[in-house]
Amino acid sequence: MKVTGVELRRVELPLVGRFQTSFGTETARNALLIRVVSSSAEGWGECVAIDDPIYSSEYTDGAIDVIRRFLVPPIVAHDVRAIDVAPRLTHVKGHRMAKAALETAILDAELRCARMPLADRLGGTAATVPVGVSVGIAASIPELLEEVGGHLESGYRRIKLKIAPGWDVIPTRAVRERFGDELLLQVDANTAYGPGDLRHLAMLDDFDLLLIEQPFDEEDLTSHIRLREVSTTPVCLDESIVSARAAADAIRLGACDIVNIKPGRVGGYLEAARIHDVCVAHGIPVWCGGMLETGIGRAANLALAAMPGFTLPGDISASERYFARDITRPFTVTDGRMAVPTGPGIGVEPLDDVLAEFTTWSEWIVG
Ligand code: OSB
Ligand code: MG
Repeated sequence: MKVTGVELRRVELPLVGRFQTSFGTETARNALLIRVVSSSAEGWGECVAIDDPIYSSEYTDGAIDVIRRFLVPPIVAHDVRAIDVAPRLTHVKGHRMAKAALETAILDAELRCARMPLADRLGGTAATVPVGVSVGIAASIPELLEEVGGHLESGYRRIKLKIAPGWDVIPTRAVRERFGDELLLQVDANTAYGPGDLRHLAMLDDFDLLLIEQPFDEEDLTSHIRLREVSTTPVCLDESIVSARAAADAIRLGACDIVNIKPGRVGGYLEAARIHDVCVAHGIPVWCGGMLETGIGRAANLALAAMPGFTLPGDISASERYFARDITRPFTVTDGRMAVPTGPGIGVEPLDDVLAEFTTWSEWIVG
């Protein structure tokens, strides 16, 4: 497929509620969308980078710069398949979120030509997948309980609580006591703790959690290994898992029981599927993480989560959990499950009127 042009587009979608984590507070999602155009088809991808380099080193303006200057030139006006995109870009270090967005758009275009859904391309077999909600740090325990209660009423069965020093044992206990033992409950620290916190984190063992996600720095596998020695709560890695090689190393070193796979963080859906395969081969359960994606990114995440190793509920929630209006047709949740898109490619496209309303900037790059 010969890509003739690439469009970058920033959309600003207000969040229905503020989302606070150990690294910052978001009130709107400034998403970066990428559209590739070829003579035979168009394809869409979403870059999951956020405004500031506070989840990982990537950030939206940086992604735009690297896509424009370094990623598009080796691709545009050449005959490339999606499988060729990552090998053609290995000379550019890092920038996996930017690479993932470009590869996804090309994969989407290619699959639309072949009339094949992304789930089929990745080896996904499930028609629906279990999903949960990631709940931000709240202003108070009563507000947290009210928010969690609302999500359970919406049909979710799994809740993830964002934690940070000063907001961990007490809110987790409050949610467990209020909603009972059947609730699937997990926590995510986004690297907020240090090696001195091992004993404190082991106090979370009282709450029968599915997992604790990335308590320590992304480069600190040692503390994750130590936590597994002193705690019974399964340890899951998010930020540390940037590739299939990183996943294989973390598993071999004994740094995790479970892996969160985020396609953006690892350079795209093809690498994400490889991580799935590595984890399945080692008996490590995986689940699909999220980055407050619009419907474009979420559709593709559902396709990935249809792979058989995704045995834990993903951070993939209904459109209404994030936005008053999504840029695609709205995604919905029934009994804690979401349907995997069945159309060709990622299976959805932006609605023209919503796209026009929320676009704050766009740029064409031609070969
Ligand atoms: O660590 O999983 C994370 C959102 C932004 C950045 C990092 C994370 C998250 C979430 C949101 O937890 C999950 C979702 O998209 O619903
Ligand atoms: Mg996380």
